[in-house]
Amino acid sequence: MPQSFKLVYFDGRGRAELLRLTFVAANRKFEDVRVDVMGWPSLRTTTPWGTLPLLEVDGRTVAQSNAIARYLARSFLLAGQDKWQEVLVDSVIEAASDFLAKILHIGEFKGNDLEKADAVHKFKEVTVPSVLSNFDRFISQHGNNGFTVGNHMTIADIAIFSVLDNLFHHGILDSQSLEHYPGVKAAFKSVKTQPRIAAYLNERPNASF
Ligand SMILES: N[C@@H](CCC(=O)N[C@@H](CS)C(=O)NCC(=O)O)C(=O)O
Repeated sequence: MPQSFKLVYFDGRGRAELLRLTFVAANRKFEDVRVDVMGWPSLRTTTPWGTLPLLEVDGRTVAQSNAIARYLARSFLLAGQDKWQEVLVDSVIEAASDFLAKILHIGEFKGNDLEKADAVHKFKEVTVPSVLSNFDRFISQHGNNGFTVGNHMTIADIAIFSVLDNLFHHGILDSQSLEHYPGVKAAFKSVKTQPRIAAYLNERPNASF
């Protein structure tokens, strides 16, 4: 088992928060390095793909958030209990990542105020309900007892939690938003109330993205 983990990202949640939450859920220590955007251009050329997040494991480096997510899940026994569960869990990582890409796109939207308001409205009224329905149907088919795949917590639960947590943080979801999605609501709660995660959520840095 690797001894030391260093996670490098910007000072935000974005594509790194799923990874941070996974370390926390698994009770594994990691160094949470947050790069200043001013220092990014010089660091960029030293990274594997010119992007963050990246993970250093005992001095070796890997980047691409979904690959890192799978690596952590397999390392910490959060990847599913057989090959079929593993591919289902992977599919949720990808679906949550596709959804996060849309959220980040809205955050970086380049347009005038009216165009931005229209994009946010469509995202809230069309994209979000459609993704929540897909997650909920998936959970009703593959999950149990408040978990997304099988009977135990996997990184699939954490991936769904992380992306929805981002939407709560930005006021796109509110306390009633999950009422029509009982599977999603239960999986969200399973992660949020896991004692280590609950403690982390209380003390993590505030974030703009
Ligand atoms: N597919 C990559 C995308 C990574 C990515 O686009 N990261 C952004 C931050 S969320 C980044 O590094 N932006 C800085 C840049 O492209 O120069 C992953 O999932 O890790």
